Formats: sequence, C-alpha cells, structure tokens
Amino acid sequence: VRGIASKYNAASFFIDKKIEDGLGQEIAIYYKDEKITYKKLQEKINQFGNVLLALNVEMEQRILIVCYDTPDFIAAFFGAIKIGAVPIPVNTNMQPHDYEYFLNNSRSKVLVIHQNIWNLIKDRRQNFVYLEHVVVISDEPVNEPDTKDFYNWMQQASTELDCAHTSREDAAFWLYSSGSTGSPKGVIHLQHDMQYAYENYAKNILKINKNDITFSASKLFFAYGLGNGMYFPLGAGASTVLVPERPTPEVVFETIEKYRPTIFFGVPTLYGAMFNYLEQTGKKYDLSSLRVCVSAGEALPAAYVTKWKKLFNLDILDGIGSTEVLHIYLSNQIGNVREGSSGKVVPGYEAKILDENGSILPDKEIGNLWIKGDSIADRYWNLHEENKKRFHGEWFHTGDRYYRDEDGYYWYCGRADDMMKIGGIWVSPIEVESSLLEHESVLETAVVGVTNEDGLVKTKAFVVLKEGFEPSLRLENELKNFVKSRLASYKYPRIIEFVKELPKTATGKIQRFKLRQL
Ligand code: 3UK
Repeated sequence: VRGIASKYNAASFFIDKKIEDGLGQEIAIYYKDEKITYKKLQEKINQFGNVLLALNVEMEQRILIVCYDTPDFIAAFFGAIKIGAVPIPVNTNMQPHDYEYFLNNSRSKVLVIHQNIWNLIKDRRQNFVYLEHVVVISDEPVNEPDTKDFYNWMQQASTELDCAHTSREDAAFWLYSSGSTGSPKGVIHLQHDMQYAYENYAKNILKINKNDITFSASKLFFAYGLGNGMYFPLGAGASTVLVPERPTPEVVFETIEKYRPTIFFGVPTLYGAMFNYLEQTGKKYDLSSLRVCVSAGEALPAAYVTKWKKLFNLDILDGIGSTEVLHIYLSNQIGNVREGSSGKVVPGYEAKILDENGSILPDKEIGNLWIKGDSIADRYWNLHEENKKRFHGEWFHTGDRYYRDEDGYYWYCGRADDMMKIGGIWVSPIEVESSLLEHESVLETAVVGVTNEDGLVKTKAFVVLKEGFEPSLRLENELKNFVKSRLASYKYPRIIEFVKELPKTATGKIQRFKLRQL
C-alpha cells in the first residue's frame, strides 16, 4: 500500500516492549499503597485507549488531560497515544478561563478531568465549542448528565489493544508553554521525541537502569516531570513513585523515606524550602536510598549544591531543558559538577551561542543560546509567525542568554525576554500587571523578577496608586489576594512596592530593566 509510513508508536517502545522483554511482573508504579506492575499498567492503558475508541475518537484528535499524578494520568496519556490520538496534559492549578483557552485552542474533543476541577469549570461548558465528551475521574459514582464516569468506563473496556499505525513523524502529544506576550503556545511533540530524550539524557547522564526508582516533585503535566516521573523510568523498565499532593518539603522528605527512590527531581525553590524546613524543625531524614538528585526549571544557586552535598553527601545535577526541546540538553554530570553552571552539552544535542546578527560568539561572550537535537518539537500549534522566529531548520532559539567558558561549561545569564521563572514555572509580567490593573486602586504597574539573597527570582510589583488611595500593608495584602483569586495562585507578586511613578522611555514604554536594578 502506498503512502503508509513505517510504524512507530511511543506506547510500543515505553510499554508493550517491556512486556515482550519479560518485565510484565516488575513494578512500574508505586502509588499510595498500590504497586502497579508493567502488565497491569499496560492493561489500564489499553482500557483507556478502548474507552476513547468507544467515544469514536480518531487519530490526530486531541484529548485534554487535567489530572493529578496518579496511575490514571499515565493510562490516559499512553492510552490516547496508542490509538494515535494526541493527549495534552495541562497544569491542574489553573483558572477556569485558562481551561477554556486550552480546550478551544487545541480543539480537544475529549476532556479527562478530576471531579473537583470539573466542578469549577462546568458552568462554562457551552463555551467549550469543540468538546464532545467529558470523562470525570471521581471516587464517587458520577451521575451527571452528559458526562462519563472514568472508572466505570474503564472497568467495562477490554484490556486488549494494538497500537495504531502511527509513524515516527506523527504528533504524539502537546504541552502548553507560556510566553511573555500572548497566550500559551501549544508545543507539538512527535512520536519519537520521548525516546530521544530518554536515550540521550536519562541513559547517558542519569545512567538510569531497571533497578532505579524515580521520584519527581515536579508534576507530570510539566515537560520536566513528564520525563522524570513517567517516560524515563518506563523507558528503563524502572519504577516511579507518584504523589498527587502538593510537594511541600514535608511531603517530599516523607515520600523519600517511605519509598526509598534512587533518583530525585526537584526545582531550586523546592531545594531552598527543604533546607529551610530542616533548619526550622530540626528534623532529620534518611535520604540514603538516593544516588543522585536533579534540578531544573530555573538556575540552581551554587550554594545549594554545596549545602546539599554537605548535608546528604549527594550531588544535585543542574540542567536546563524546555518544553520545546522536551527535556534537558545542557547538564552537569555525575561526579562532575561545576556549581552554579548548567554543565555541558548533553550527548545527542548541539549548542551554539549567537550575537544579535546571528554570528557565533567566542567563549566567555554572552549571547543567545540555540539548540539542535531530535527531541525538539515540530512547531507551535497555529503560530506561523512565532514558528518562523523560533524554529530555524534544525536549530531552536531558546530565548536564554548564555556564555560558555573555556572548559565547555555553560553559564546562564537570564532570559532574552521579560519572562520570569518562579519556582520553576513561567510567569508573564504582563499577565500579572493586567490582573493588578483590574483592581480599583491601581493606576499603573510594572512587574519584574528580583533576585533574593539565595539567588532565586521572586515576582515584585511596582504599583502607582490612583488618587484617593494610600499605600498600606492592608492594601498590599489585598492586592496579593486579588491576583491570587484571578490568576493561578502561583502567579501572585510576592513583593509589592508603592511608587509615585514608573520609569519610561520617550515612547512611553515601561523600562523594566531599570526597575530590576532598583
Ligand atoms: C528556564 C533554566 C536556568 C530557561 C524544563 C527541564 O523548565 C523547563 O521547561 P519550560 O518550558 O522552561 C524552559 C526555560 O526555563 N530554565 C530551565 N531550566 C533551567 N534556566 N537554569 C536551568 N537549569 O529559561 C528555559 O528556556 O517550563 C526543564 C526539563 C524539561 C523542561 N521542560
């Protein structure tokens, strides 16, 4: 038959092959007190694929997944991929208008969502113009008209399913990534991308193998967590520990003691909070099961690396990745850590640092980082102009400023745009500003990232008040809560400073760089 490309489906490499290799009875997932084997996981994945088929879902159709870190997440993700549909996991902490955007922008046909989050958005259902089916995950039976009960449908579905005839070039899944202006961008990843990141980063850098147990404090809906907690361990025939709760230091320490993982993944803010927690409570935890720790999402302060080593005799490998590249492409290595740097290029990737004219810069000069490697996304969904700016043939423009030293280590120097990473998650200053401007007291505002004593970035809002309003601690707290109630709560400004005016250019543009220096 002409026109049919050779078959490749990610669910075959990450799941079915494990059973063929005789790993069916090995543990894939530790979840609460359950141990889920590879065979059992394969059955759940097949069941969910069959649920989608029963809903008449076809290849290439998108499925929005709003799911906590549970085995159901993985069943929904690979179940969709297995039938050639395209899962889109999104953050579980967003506001109703964000979900409306994700659903309509992606034209998702099916929504898989936990009951408590569905309750927050169901009054908007008439706005979800492409959505046909809502599949609700709930411990209680779901008795709502026009919604499907996830567990009920799963139970009735067959545990047998073959992979659809997708190719390496087919879209496998999307992830949404935020930008400094405009709305989140749908990042289209292909069937082969996860395997590439697994082979090059997880195998080469982490030396992951079937005896490992991973625990990622970062959730599966982040590109970082998706590898850490799902396709790295599955690729290796290893195990993952899934925890649906918010990863407070206490939850994280207790999880490590209980499940004894060998690889831990966090973000700098969490490592900082963990140091704090130990100091404040005087508690001691046994981290002896771990062989390596990883940090990504934002730059890891050098002091944290040293402190962690002293406390637990463990390396933290800082590495930079992105949603577009899928996972980490510059990284420190086990036994070779340069504190404060992002390490060297991960084998399988190439990096170059260019000036504004596109010329390659010599070592030690700061410029724009471009990356090449086969896990890079195909493109953004329906963003023609943005695609031309960021995807140049084999090379992707990261938007990060870097220099390389004479030993080949890369040093992070900030973003080329105004975006901020707070606790490893994107925050757009413009979105926070727009929200503050909706408050009756705010005349003008500018939001910037300021670096605290640990070297981590926090959001700070400079606010000019309208006549008749006076600066006060009460108003400061009111503004913080105001933003929290309108945007995903991690976006609220941690610091507010009332000022008489904002620095501006002749054309009236706010000079954020001046505010950052204040
Ligand atoms: C910043 C870092 C300095 C940088 C991610 C690991 O963070 C991830 O993806 P996102 O799309 O953000 C990408 C941007 O975040 N960044 C990430 N890591 C570092 N800056 N040092 C670091 N170590 O601006 C980058 O462009 O949310 C991280 C794996 C997969 C990922 N998607």
